[in-house]
Amino acid sequence: MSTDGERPQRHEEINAILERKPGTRETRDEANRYTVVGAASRRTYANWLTSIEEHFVCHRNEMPEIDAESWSVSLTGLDDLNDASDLGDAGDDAEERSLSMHAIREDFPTVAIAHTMECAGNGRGQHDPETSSVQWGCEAVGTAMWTGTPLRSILRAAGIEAAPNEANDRWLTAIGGDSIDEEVFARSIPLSKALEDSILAYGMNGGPLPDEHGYPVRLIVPGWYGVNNVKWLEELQVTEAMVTEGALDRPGSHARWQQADYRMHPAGSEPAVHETIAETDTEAQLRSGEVDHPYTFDAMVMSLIGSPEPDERVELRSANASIEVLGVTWSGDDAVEGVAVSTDGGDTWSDAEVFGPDYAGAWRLFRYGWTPDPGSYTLCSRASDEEGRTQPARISDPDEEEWTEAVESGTFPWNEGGYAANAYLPNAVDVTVAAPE
Ligand SMILES: Nc1nc2c(c(=O)[nH]1)N[C@H]1C(S)=C(S)[C@@H](COP(=O)(O)O)O[C@H]1N2
Ligand SMILES: [Mo]
Repeated sequence: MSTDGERPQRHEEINAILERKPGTRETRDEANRYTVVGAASRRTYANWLTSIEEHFVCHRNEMPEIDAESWSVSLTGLDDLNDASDLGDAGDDAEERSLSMHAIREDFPTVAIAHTMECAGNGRGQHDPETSSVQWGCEAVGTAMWTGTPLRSILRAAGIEAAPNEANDRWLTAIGGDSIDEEVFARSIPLSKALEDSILAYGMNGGPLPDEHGYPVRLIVPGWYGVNNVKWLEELQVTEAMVTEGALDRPGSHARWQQADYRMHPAGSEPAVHETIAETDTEAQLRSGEVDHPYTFDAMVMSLIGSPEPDERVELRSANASIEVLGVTWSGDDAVEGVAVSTDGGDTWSDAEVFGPDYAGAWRLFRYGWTPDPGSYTLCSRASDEEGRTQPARISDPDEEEWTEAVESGTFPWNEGGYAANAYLPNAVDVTVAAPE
């Protein structure tokens, strides 16, 4: 099996996507494995809503052939749960708990939620030494409105009423309809998060879900890294543990996305497989050391300036004119507390105003009124969240600092997969301010 191999058709797929999405561009993929396009312009981060044209795309396997008429999502793992179920069309047959697209759309409430999708590998290209895989700068993040059915409604109809629980002794494993060499794409989230606010989405920004974003239906897990948001959803399985090798009744490998890839660890270490972990907040796993090598679940605290753009020459309108520094800020499913802006590369900071739409799991806007003299400046933004966490200045150099040293000093630890990077210096924006004509 060559699951680490190149995927030749990916270039055709990328070119087709670029034609439909003129606001994106291809990103360098060291391994030639992924279908990846990212936001082409930093200006994307000066708007709250990311258009489909500018929204990044990331997947590994071949997109499945879709017939929405016959597509269904099967609900499995319910055997030892409540027998009483009311799943619309197929609800009475315990063997066939399968949801047609019609049932998903018509038999349950419809909601629209905002979600900031950030690839866990966003910022990977800022790691030095370089890591393998897709060399994202900061272009793999976007916020869309997703329309669909609350998972809570579907799970309740299947008899699953479990209150959110602290111990995470129940999980929901989502499996995509894409595969390569029989390897499926499977990810597990705690059942509590599924019941809290996750949805099965079939619409994006008011229109149908585009093919490359998971048509006809995908999982949306508000505020959690992209990888948790399984596209082309085919099966949902209620389990007592996160997916492990051999746990699914499927051929091929199926636990790498959960247990091996998408976990933060130093070079050369192999993360231990866990059936469950009590702490899913990504940063809490990292800083407490409670989980040996953190799983990338909710997104870390982050901000990006969208305007002015890198290398922009801003002309002052008059001697004391102010320039608006505008950007976006998020912290997974935690709330952002505040954003500070520096115009001298991080030496001094001023508070920005956080404003605009406020949805759990989606970014917010920030702005700062700046009245500079003509000259050259390096702008950075640094967000803090309600848990008191702040973006670190830089990514550690693994040759200089041990993993634990970096973690304990609050530096972002260089990690082998290049996941969850949220340092602010690599995203700094150099601008020139020119005197009025
Ligand atoms: N079935 C399936 N779902 C998937 C993936 C995949 O390869 N297969 N990639 C994941 C990753 S790594 C990311 S970052 C997001 C990207 O979602 P988008 O392409 O809609 O932006 O999809 C996730 N869902
Ligand atoms: Mo990703």
